[in-house]
Amino acid sequence: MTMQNDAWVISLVGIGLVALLFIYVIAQAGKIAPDPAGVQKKAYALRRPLFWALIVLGIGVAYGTLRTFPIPKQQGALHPAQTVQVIAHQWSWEITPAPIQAGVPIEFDVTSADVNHGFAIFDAHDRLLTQTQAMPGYTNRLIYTFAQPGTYRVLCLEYCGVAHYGMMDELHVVARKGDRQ
Ligand SMILES: [Cu+2]
Repeated sequence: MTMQNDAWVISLVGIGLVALLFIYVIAQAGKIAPDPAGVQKKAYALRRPLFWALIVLGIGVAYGTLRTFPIPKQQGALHPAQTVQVIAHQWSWEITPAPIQAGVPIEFDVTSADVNHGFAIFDAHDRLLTQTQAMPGYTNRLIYTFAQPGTYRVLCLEYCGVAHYGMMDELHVVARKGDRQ
């Protein structure tokens, strides 16, 4: 016998043993195991309270880890202290007016003159603060309150053509009149 034949026979025996094991397990699956001490009965009796304990625990964990929604309500009456018009172009931002006040809600009315863009505001550490789509024929209203005065970066988050990478601008946020610098 060649080595291939040996391997074939060994494989067949192995497959046969695994198949027998499966048949044994399937044959045993329907039988009820002897339970002289009533252990199984006790375990079954615990199922219902354990199930409800898990439900209560799940609700508790979900409720306990809830956080307030990170952005203010965008529907209904908006009472922004200042409204800023944002029109996206390939490949620049038209933002009026400047400067913007810190510490009060600012409404950005964001639209596009050509294709879809993504209006995104980043802080000095390049952390994304807020963003919305700039879409032709539609105005997205975005409310944001700047905690600190400073210079913020505006980048486009939607690929909009060959010069998309250069579609940057700045927002100059100043302290509100009456606020100490
Ligand atoms: Cu863009």
